[in-house]
Amino acid sequence: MSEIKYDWTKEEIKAIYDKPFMELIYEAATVHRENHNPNEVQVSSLISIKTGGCSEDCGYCPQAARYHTDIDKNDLMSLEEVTQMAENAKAGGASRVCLGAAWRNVKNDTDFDNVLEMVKGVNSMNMEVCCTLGMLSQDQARRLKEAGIYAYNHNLDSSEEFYKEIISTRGYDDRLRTIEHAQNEGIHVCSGGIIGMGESDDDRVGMLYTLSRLNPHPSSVPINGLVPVPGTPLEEQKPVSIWEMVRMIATARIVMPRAQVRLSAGRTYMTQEGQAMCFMAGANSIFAGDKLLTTPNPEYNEDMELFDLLNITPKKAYVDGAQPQTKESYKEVRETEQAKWSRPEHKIEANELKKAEAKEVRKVTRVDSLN
Ligand code: SAM
Ligand code: DTB
Ligand code: SF4
Repeated sequence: MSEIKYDWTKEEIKAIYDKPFMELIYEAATVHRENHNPNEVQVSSLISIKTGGCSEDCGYCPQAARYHTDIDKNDLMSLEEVTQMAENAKAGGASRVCLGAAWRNVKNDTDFDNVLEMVKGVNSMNMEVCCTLGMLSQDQARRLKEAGIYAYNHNLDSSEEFYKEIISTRGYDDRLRTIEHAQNEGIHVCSGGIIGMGESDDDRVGMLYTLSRLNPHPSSVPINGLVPVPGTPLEEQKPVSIWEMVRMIATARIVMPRAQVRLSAGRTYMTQEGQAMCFMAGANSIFAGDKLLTTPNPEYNEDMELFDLLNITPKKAYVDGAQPQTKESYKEVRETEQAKWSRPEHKIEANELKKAEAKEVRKVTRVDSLN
């Protein structure tokens, strides 16, 4: 078993990232096999529950209100629509549903109340529920936990240095604080970033450095290839080459051995062989469905064909962590226990037990006083 380290240095990570390609993927594939079933890939399904009109200035994002992009803005979806989409995703092999909202941060309003209902609904369908709603306060993280959330996605996106080139409306520390709030509530953290925004290799290493020093490591690490969307400041960026994607995935796999490394946005630019190489190098999760949040993703049938070719099966829900209990289900357990112990026969038992305990205490005190 490979060691789990939380004190990686940038130099150590860069040395891994720069290894000769064949050595790098061999080492990553070895770490992968030691920690995961190499023939299993987790399938997540994205639902954009609230699309567009966001106040932030993330340079990559088609949903920022200030950029003129061709997306259909929407208010919050209804609970019925979301549960129906989750049912379809489950039937297609997804074990996790990720609910995404184009918000800077969560507000304590009726929209959030409705999101909590969605979380409860999807959790009760025995699927892992992930949300990505922007920044969260501690109290909001607690409410999500009580509703049955499994994971929270909040990406660092890049290194601390390059981040400032891409986003000015909130800082790296804000992102780390939200991650901390989720961790404090025992919510699995999903955090990664994007490559292909014009960052250097050192920036990619810098992002993995910050992620790998979180303790615990994020349970999932999405690696997105930038989807350059017309109208955004990054519209002219060339899609990253498959070699860079594999290098990034392999390095993430080696420094965070137990994490699920998710081959996220950008798969429409990749061949089947390219994606197979990503799985070989340690990717073990994808987003399935023909749309990410607003941009295209491979068709469901194409993904199933690829899984068949590679003999890959979708991972079941809750293999890496228990299904969260909602606050109601805690309450139900407590109430059933209370009802049981207030029944007359249990009252007698409880009284007898109390008397016997008192006798024991008297005996022990006497023995002690003889010494
Ligand atoms: N508004 C929330 C937030 O920013 O935290 C959640 C949704 S946001 C769209 C989630 C993530 O999607 C971003 O952090 C970014 O990593 C990724 N993303 C957005 N646009 C992208 C693009 N054009 N290409 C690749 N990844 C993108
Ligand atoms: C993540 O890291 N990638 C997903 C998910 N988390 C929310 C989003 C990708 C979005 C790509 C651009 C779009 O479709 O709008
Ligand atoms: Fe808003 Fe999130 Fe897009 Fe940034 S990435 S503009 S916060 S939706």
